[in-house]
Amino acid sequence: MENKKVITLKHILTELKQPKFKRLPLSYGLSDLSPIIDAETMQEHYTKHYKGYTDKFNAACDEFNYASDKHGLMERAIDICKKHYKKDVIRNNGGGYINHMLYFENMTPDYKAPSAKLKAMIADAFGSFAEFKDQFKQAGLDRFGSGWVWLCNDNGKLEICSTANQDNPYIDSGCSGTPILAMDVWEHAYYLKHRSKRASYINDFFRVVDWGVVETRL
Ligand code: MN3
Repeated sequence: MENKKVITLKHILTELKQPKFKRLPLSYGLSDLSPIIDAETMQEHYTKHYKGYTDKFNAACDEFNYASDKHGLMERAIDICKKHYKKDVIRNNGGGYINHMLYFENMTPDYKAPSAKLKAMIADAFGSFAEFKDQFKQAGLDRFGSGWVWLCNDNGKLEICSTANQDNPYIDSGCSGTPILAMDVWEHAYYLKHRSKRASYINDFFRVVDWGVVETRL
C-alpha cells in the first residue's frame, strides 16, 4: 500500500476556506526587549520555537482535516484545540501556537504600570500588586519542568494558575477562565541569558509585561 495522503474535494475546499495559522507579527523588534530579555533568546524563541509549533499545528490540521468556522486566527486555534486536544499533536502544537501568541503579545519594551482599574482588581484578588507578583513568581518556580503560568479572569475573579508543557486554560488542564497574562517558563524562554536561574528570568519578565494588552483581554 502506498502511504500517501489522499487529497479529497473536502480537503481542497477546507484549504481554500481556512487560511494557514501564522505567527503574530510583533509590535516591537526582536532585540527591543534587550537586555532584559536578550535578543538571541527572542530570535530563537520567535523564529524557531514559535514557528515550529505553528508549522506543526498547520500540518496536523491538514492531516486530520481539522477546521473551524470561527473568525480570527486565535479564535480558530482555540476552537480546534478545545475540540481535538485529546490528540497529542494538537494539544502540543495547537497549545504552543496559542500560548506563544499570548506571550509575545503581552510583552513590550515600553513598560507602563497597570491601570488603576486593573490594579484594583489585582489587589482585590491577591491583597496587593506586590503580593500578586510574589504568587505569580512562586507559581513559576513551582512548575516542575516545562510549562506556563497564567493570570486568568474567571467570571470577573482573577486567579493564578500553572499548566505543564503546552497546556493552557482553554483545554481540560486544571486551569479555567480566560488567560489574560501568559508567562513561558520553558528553559528555551530564558536559558541563554539566565541559565538555570528561573527566578531571575521571572523578575525580568515583570519588567516587560504589557499591562495595556493584559487589560484588553479582561
Ligand atoms: Mn516558548
